[in-house]
Amino acid sequence: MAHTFVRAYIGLGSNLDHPVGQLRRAIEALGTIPESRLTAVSRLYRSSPMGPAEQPDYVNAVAMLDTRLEPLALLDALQAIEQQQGRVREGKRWGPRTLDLDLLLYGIEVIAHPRLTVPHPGMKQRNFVLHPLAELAPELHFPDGSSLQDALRETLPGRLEVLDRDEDDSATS
Ligand code: 5RY
Ligand code: CA
Ligand code: CA
Repeated sequence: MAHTFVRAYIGLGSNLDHPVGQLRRAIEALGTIPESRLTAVSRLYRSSPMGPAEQPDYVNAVAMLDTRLEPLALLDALQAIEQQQGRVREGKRWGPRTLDLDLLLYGIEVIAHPRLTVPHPGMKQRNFVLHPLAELAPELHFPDGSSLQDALRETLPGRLEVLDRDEDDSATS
């Protein structure tokens, strides 16, 4: 029996080597993942770094992907895109990176696997995840039944601004 598509949400982030270009390239690549349809992408946001502060601002976005891939197969595809875009694992945790693709949500599934935790831990506190997600799915509820709108009221503080569609990497004020 042909199973149906699951709606997954992917978080995108970059703060190295022309972040806007990195996200544009990643969005193109997401559109080529097998067994999947890229159904929506949020606007791009510039955000202050959370966690370790001594690193450049990030550019973040969220994509909606309807997929027939199993979660770990989707994770493999996301990690392959990170590798294509020069992601290198530095020793330091939460350091700057050319591209970070996080599997935020996979339908209403809860996944606890050594390689993959879904919903993505921490996503409910991160303004740079919840605001772009709310563009795509304002009525969304998490697998635990809590609402995105409630989570939006309790995000951690941090600068977040929408980037103009045509704003390039060098146009930082
Ligand atoms: C907190 C700690 C670690 C939040 C906290 C991380 C991004 C975090 C980032 C990103 C922005 C990281 C994970 N409290 N900041 N920090 N965007 N990733 N703005 O994608 F997110 S490291
Ligand atoms: Ca990640
Ligand atoms: Ca991340």
